[in-house]
Amino acid sequence: MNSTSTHQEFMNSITAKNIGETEFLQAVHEVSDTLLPFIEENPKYKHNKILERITEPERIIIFRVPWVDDSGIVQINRGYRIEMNSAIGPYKGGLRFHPTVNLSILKFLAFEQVFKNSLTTLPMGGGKGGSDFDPKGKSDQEVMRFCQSFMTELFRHISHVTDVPAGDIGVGGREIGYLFGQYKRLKNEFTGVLTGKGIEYGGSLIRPEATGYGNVYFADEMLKTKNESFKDKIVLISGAGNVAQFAAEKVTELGGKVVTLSDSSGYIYDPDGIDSEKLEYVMYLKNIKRGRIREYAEKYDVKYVDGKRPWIEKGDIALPCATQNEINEEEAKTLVENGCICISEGANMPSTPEAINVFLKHKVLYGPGKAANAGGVAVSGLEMTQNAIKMNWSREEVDAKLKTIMTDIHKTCIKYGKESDGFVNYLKGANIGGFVKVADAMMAQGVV
Ligand code: NDP
Ligand code: 2IT
Repeated sequence: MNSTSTHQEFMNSITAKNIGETEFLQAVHEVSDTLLPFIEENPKYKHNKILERITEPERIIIFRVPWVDDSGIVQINRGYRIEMNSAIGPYKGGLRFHPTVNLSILKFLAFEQVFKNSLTTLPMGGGKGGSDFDPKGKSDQEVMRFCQSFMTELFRHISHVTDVPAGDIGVGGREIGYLFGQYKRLKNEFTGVLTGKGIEYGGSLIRPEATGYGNVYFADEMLKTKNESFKDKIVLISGAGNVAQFAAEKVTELGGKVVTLSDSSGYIYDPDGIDSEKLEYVMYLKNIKRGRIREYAEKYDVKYVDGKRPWIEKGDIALPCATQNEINEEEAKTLVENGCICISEGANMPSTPEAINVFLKHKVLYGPGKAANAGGVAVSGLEMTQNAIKMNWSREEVDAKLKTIMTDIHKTCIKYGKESDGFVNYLKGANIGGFVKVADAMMAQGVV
């Protein structure tokens, strides 16, 4: 049987087992498409059914999260934790609080996390969790009561050696603080059970910056292979949250000009560039005022485009840093036609399969999320190490380690992704590079 029909057969069985889980099936399709030829060449993985096992979560926990809002009304949300794979370390991955959260989205994120965490070279398995809770428009007190209720169930399933959650969309420093406080109270122990903690209680310097900075370090490595850099480049960024903010900061530091940011309502276009002073305002607007990106356009008198994404603007480099499936085929074509030479994914699975095909067909530099945004979880891993040795490293030390990790991930992608004509298929490189360590560990540990 050739690998196309093997792939079809594999996807048929996965689809039958995971009915209606669109995003999970999309992620599995993308990974298995590049992995199957490699597995055919390495039959030990086939005989041990590694692909069949790696796509089946080790455990899924789903629970009720009741809480009382500021008007005294009872609210009910659903909580989840997907414990996907623990072959190379405790489950590790973020929590997402967003109204769109469902089983499919969290399973896709947990699946991607397994490969990403392996690529970091640190001992972390893969997991993801969250809730359909919407933090938008909620008071700090409501967010705290929700977090306390969420942790009142989750605490019995996690620990610093079992499963270590962190932030993702809708979960930042505030939420991690409330979650940590409730865990400590319930367990009566002070351990590194979460990462992304405040610096006063066990957090790591550079963790807030890590995903955005790491994405730019990875993009810079890709650019170097073409004798290019960020200097004087026009950069399109989507999102205006944690990842987007620090990607913008690092791009500006390296001499690039960031002209767009967005949120779920629309995007702003600032032809003069979002310099450090304007970025400070974005941080105030999004992290403290919790307002909309539209307000940036009003303050600085620039264009705001409602209901659209920034990919229709002209740019040399695109850094999608908002959410999954935020670049479709048409937008990918527009980017390439407008001269975009590099797409580096700060978000998880921001490009649709059709968009990825456009990037690969035109042989532009395309860094998939599991490689390009691994800096966040990498510094989470460094936070776990600092907690374990009861020491804190300086900004410079953590940043240097982050840079080394991103450079090493880039090397791994080249090792497994370089094709005969010299083109580097980073998607293939990241998928195979992330797979090998997990697969070998699974085989060493027997059928478990
Ligand atoms: P934040 O919550 O800080 O910011 C999310 C941003 O994306 C906001 O601007 C938000 O807009 C926008 N957004 C969210 N959902 C949608 C949507 N459905 N459509 C359009 N825009 C949307 O999250 P992060 O910055 O932490 O996460 C951004 C991406 O990066 C996610 O894909 C996440 O999985 C990924 N990531 C995050 C890491 C981390 O360390 N935080 C690590 C690796 C990857 P609005 O304000 O309107 O909701
Ligand atoms: O998608 C991701 O890698 C994250 N949200 C960060 C996970 C982590 O454990 O730091």
